[in-house]
Amino acid sequence: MTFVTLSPAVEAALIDNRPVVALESTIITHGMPYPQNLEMARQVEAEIRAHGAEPATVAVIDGVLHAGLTDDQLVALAQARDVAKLSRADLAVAMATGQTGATTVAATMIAAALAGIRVFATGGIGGVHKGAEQTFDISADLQELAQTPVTVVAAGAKAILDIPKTLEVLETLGVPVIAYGQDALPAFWSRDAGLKAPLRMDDPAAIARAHFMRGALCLPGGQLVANPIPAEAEIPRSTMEPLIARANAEAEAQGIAGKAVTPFLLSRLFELTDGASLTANIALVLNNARLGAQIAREMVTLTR
Ligand code: PSU
Ligand code: MN
Repeated sequence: MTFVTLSPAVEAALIDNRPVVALESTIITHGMPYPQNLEMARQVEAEIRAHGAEPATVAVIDGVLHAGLTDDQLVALAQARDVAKLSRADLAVAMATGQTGATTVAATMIAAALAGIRVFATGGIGGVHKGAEQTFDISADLQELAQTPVTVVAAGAKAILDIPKTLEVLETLGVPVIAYGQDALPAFWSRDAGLKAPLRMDDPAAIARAHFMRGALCLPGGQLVANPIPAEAEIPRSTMEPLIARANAEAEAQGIAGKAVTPFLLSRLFELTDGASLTANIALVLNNARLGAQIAREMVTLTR
């Protein structure tokens, strides 16, 4: 018995060993405003199909964990207000009680692994928040990368996080952090976090081989591929840093905590950049979808 309900297209692709790329839904419900969130969700799915893979957007709808949504389901999620944000801790409760909720990186990885989907593309992962030495706010996404065998393509850790601490935790957890095509660690809206990435790979086929090599070595967990935002869509770090500092200070002053922190910061930065942060966010997600599709195609080749 499987606890993930596959769309007919996702099921057919998996049965035929064709490439599939998982997508999360928290980016739709909590990461971007309507209607840009819906446009982004549709565009990302189209981009994955255009690059030879089948998209599998993950969400819990009326207690059912889905991989592969209909357009009506995407519309409903994009318009929904007060939808639950489901991470590892929340998934089973939401399913047992018939809730509807969007899956974070952690919960999407869980669903992907259950379904047999090896690659997942998104914008940014959760990480260690600034001030974590006081708040202990460390995303469950990091633990998930350490235990669930999915290769996650993201644009690096978001600059709203404490990036050096996030890297330290990932190292402790044994998660490979791989910059794609450059030495520098990308920082979401900017191509360079000002830090060297622990690992670098330039070839989707090699990333696919490394994924299977981890399994062969009996190492649990996945890989984080940090794909830099396209140069033409980048917002310089020097532009973002003061705005991030301001948004973080506001979050602290308003007592924003826990799950609400990331959505608060993203929506404040949207306002503080007059929407430019959102335009960049959409460009980097599309870029990650393309690389995710390439890696998924290479993985399928290796298993034929
Ligand atoms: N980064 C974004 N947009 C998002 C998120 C991250 O640019 O919407 C979401 C992802 O779903 C990620 C989650 O898994 O935020 C992390 O939340 P937390 O820090 O509460 O674990
Ligand atoms: Mn958190």
